[in-house]
Amino acid sequence: MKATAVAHPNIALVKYWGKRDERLILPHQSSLSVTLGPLSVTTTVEFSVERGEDFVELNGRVAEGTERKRVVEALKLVRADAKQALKAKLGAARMVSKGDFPASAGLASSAAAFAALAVAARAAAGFARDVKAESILARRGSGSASRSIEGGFVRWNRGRRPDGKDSFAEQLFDEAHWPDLRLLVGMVSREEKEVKSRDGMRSTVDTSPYYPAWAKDAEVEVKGIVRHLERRDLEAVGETAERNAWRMHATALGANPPLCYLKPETLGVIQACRELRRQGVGVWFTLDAGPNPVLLTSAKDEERAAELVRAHGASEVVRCHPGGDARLVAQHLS
Ligand code: 2P0
Repeated sequence: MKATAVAHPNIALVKYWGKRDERLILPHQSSLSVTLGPLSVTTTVEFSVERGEDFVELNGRVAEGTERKRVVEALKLVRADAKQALKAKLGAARMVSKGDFPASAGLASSAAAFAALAVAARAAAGFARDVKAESILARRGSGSASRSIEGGFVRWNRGRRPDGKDSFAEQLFDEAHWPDLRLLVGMVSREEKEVKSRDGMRSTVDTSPYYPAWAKDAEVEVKGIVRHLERRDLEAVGETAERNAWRMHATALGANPPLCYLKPETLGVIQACRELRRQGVGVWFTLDAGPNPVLLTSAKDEERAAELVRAHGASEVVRCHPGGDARLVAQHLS
């Protein structure tokens, strides 16, 4: 009743921004991401037969409050799903999780963390691997985590059912499809953001007059980018990713009060990308709900892209490439 899983974070090229169901974490629109190697989160889950409180440790400290509650809720879902014979045996759990990248990188460490938790907890509870069930469980922890179960290029289908059983992510192309693709996170700011994604998207859905247009457009962009990814067309993928990031931020800026996640350095990087493209360097940006741009480029232009973000004040550049599936490993954390 013990298992350990490793999962990678992901960066959305067509973003998820807004829920139609807050409890089940069901999105208003589909989204598409690339799983990021080499960064990873490792999570060990062990169920004991004893009843009692679950123990949750994240990056070396005991989790409390909302952080702990979200993990405890996911563990509850696993117990509820287990076969009758096992259910009685699944007592208090001990969950220990550790990431190999800073949470402040602006990459959603929660995506990798809940994906690793979903895979480890289900395995510890005696389930065979099932990427669809794992994606649905990871989604209940954090929406974007549904996209970190499988590697490569992954689409989270919004689904139609009110119970969320058709809202899970599936792999479109594995990580070997486009090994030349590079994704560079430029850390222009390490400040904690003022409004967390969860609150920001709720406020956007509730108050931005542009929200319906955003959701409709994202669905169209997901369809288009799949064709560009199939052809490994960096220019078309980059243009779509930039446009979609701008539209997400435009929708958020339309909220009341307005949500501005950009810093002056962010705009500096964005303008420099355009300038580099004029010089023939293939580099595009995307932006999550934070100030740190993620540059899309190829192996040959990686160095130029890294120089660009450093020149605009990035204290660190995290270099990534398409990563693989979340997987079970033999080495436990505790
Ligand atoms: C994404 N983001 O598609 C978008 C782009 C941020 C901007 O998914 O409330 O941590 O746990 O479902 O998944 C971040 O939000 O939010 C996110 P919840 P999550 O990657």
